[in-house]
Amino acid sequence: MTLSNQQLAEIFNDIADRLEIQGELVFKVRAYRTAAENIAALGRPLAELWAEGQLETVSGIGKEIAKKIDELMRTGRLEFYERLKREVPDGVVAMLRVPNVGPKRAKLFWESLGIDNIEALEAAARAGKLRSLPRMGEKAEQSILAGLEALKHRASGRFRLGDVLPFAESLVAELRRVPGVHHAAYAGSLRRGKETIGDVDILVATRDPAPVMQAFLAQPGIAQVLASGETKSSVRLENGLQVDVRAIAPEVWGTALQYFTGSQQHNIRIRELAQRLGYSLNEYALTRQTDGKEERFADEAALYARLGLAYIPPELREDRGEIERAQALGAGHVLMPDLISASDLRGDLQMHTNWSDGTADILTMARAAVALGYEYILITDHTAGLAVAHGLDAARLREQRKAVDEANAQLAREGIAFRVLHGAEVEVRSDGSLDLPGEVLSTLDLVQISVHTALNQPREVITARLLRAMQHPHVHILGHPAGRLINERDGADYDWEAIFRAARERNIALEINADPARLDLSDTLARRAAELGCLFSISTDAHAPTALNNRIYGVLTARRAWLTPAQVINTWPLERLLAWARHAR
Ligand code: DGT
Ligand code: CA
Ligand code: CA
Ligand code: ZN
Repeated sequence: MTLSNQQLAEIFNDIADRLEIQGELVFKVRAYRTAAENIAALGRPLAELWAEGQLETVSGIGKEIAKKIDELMRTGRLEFYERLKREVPDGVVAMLRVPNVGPKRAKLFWESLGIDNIEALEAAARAGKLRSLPRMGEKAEQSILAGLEALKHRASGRFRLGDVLPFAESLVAELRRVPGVHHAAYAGSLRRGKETIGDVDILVATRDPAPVMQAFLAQPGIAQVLASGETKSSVRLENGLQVDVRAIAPEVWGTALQYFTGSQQHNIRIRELAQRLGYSLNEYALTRQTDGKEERFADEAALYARLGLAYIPPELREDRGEIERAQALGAGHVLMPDLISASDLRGDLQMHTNWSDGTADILTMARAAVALGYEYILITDHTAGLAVAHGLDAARLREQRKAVDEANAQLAREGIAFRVLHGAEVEVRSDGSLDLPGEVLSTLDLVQISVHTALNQPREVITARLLRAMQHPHVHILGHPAGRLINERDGADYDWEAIFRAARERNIALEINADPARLDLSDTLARRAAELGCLFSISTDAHAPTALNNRIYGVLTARRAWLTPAQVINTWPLERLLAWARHAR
């Protein structure tokens, strides 16, 4: 059994963590940490020194620790460590990874509340159970929730689109105001509308980069300046997000924007194409290989055209067939000119009000939708099966119908042409039955079903469950189909082909939930469903009026799925939507 220095260092660090949680004396804990550090930094394998009987020549390794290393080397185990692992659960040690949770707090949460894993810690913090513990308080509880958020980003290394886009929009707007700036835009995965973002790449066209860099570095919220050069600066924000700003000359805006938008896979294909035409391509120019003659592009579309390609919208640049299609179309065209955009949406088909777990009343949600230029909304409060969300039973749903009618009457009195539709987000029970009977569902304008519970059922079980629910005669929309939460939990393990075929057959629209924590269906699943002929809805699942603005994230995801308005039922006029609802079944 040969343990590497790295493995040994990890063991001793783990021992130190567990001892510290147990409240062991500081100097003992420190001895293990020092040993770990010295072993990790050692130039040669500790196993060799052990074989030579020279362990104690390493600084930080005394008699006690040398004995433990010897036991590990000889037997592959350490009885002392095994006992510690039994005494302090792994989940309690894992809590140390949460920023703002140290050994004292981990011990406190474990001993006083029995919290022995990160999920339980989050639940307790959300429920406000940590604040009343000794030496805690509301602020400390908030800092732990913030730490849990930071950990999620760190685990995946990626930020949710919705946590990045608003910040990038305002930064770009700021940089556009700097004197001498011709253009400013975010590029990279953000411009492509990906569901998660590794870092933000901002591009500025100017002949005078200095004031741009100055304005950028003067932004609030910067934790660390990683690099600051004449034409490129990089910072890390307080939330951990890295932001790069590059300044380039206006005449190379087209090549630079194309290059930094990516994706890398797309760019590799584009460069190959250029090479086949006898050119090399980089962020500055297209260069003829024979004589080095350079062509510059102030405009991205001109570059695509020069390579004989139709213009490719950024959301499609993933090397998923867009290059072949753009080649077939040829220069001067646009690939998918009818790709869906936010202005195509006429309404929002999933939202919650204060009848269940939303914050606002029906009329307030309606007015927010009117302000967005919508023609209709569908109210989809939870049904009784989801008790945590104060779901509605049949009687309350009947009452809510009256409230919907009243809201419509009020808007009509004000001369506002708008329609509030009455729906529900009906629970799919774990056996696939719905938690409201057909005669209640038939009173609704549109019925959405969702799975919120037992998402971890095995594939065959959960697929059969959902297929059974989809056979129900009153179902129109399948809400957040996968049930995933980005950076938090994977969705259910459905047989998607079977679900999509059933959706197609039963004429059930699949939701692209625009909540940036969900984006569900995902881009790739939605694209597959579209290939199989499915219809979609793009809805925000708003629990408050401002959340209706999240539609943009749903639209970006739909664009990445190559969807057109015709495939999305909430781009249809109200009459068509209602006719579909009646005749779909
Ligand atoms: P991210 O940040 O992980 O969400 O993804 P991206 O796509 O924003 O990637 P990033 O930030 O590494 O680079 C931005 C773009 O710059 C990328 O989409 C394409 C381009 N790029 C960066 N490095 C390379 C490279 O080595 N080769 C090529 N062809 N393009 C690159
Ligand atoms: Ca990036
Ligand atoms: Ca980058
Ligand atoms: Zn839901």
